[in-house]
Amino acid sequence: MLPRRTFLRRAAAMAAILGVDPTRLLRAKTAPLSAAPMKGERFKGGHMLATWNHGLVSNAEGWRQMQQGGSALDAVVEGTAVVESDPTGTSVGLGGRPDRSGRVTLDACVMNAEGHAGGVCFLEDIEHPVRVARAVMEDTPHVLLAGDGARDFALAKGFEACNLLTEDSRKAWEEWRQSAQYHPIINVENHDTIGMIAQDLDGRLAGACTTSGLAYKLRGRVGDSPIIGAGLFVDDEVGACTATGLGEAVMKTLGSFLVVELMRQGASPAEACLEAVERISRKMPVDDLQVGYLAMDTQGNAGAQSIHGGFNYARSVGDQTELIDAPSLR
Ligand code: SD4
Repeated sequence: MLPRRTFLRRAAAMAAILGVDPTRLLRAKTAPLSAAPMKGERFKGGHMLATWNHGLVSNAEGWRQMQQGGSALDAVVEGTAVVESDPTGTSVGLGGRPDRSGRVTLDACVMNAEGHAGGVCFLEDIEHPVRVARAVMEDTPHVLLAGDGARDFALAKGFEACNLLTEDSRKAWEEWRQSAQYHPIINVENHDTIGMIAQDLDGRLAGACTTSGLAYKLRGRVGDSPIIGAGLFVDDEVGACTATGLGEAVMKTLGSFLVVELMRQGASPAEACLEAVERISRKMPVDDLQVGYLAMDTQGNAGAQSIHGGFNYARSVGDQTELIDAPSLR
């Protein structure tokens, strides 16, 4: 989790981008949720879950989209796109930490209520991989485009090439090169992927996940975030799930798919997320490994679980939002 001072700075910066009063975002942090899910019925009050502190601004933009008639897909794509543009976020889009060769490479995917999906991985020079992922889903017969092919596709679609390596990122990379030690640190800057799942005012589900992946990763490394079933899965009959943390562990257990399948068999979102992290902890050493899952069903219920403490998420029901600390195994 971010130190509070960093969080406040980011909240103010994001509020400026969104053009909202920053104190509104901070008030939103503690606002209680009042909308109760209707048992057995699809929830239609606008429900959003997004990972980490920056989930607050994603949900704020998502709600704005829904208010303007946007779908759950509009909410998650545009909600996460706000975080992609934040240069202070060190693991998403602009300002994302580079791989060990000094290049920022991005992974993202989206999935909609019809079960269609799109993604990009190992993408360079494009500020909004999540929007490119949407274009892959909507404008191609494919699900995943990688590397130069993804970049060429984005440019052909009118996305502009830009430099995503900020001065801060370049300096951090130069510093890292002194030791060139590779050791992911739990909850510290290389674990701030934005995953967002939503149910819109018509009760339809969608999800998006976008990241620059692990800082100083091997060139060519792709994590769970663009992989349907790993970093994200949506089944409009059942629910949706997104993941954050060490992608290798999520991919080995196909975590988001697992969570949705467990919900299909009757588990609540919280129970399903718990089983998915326990599955990881039964299979591999988790002392240095963080994974967090975030899930919702179709009836307005939400749940989350992480291996280690420190994972939090923003939950919005209608215009009310709160920042919640996920329960952890340890
Ligand atoms: C990855 N899952 O590339 C991503 C990293 C992450 O919060 O989630 N960070 O492995």
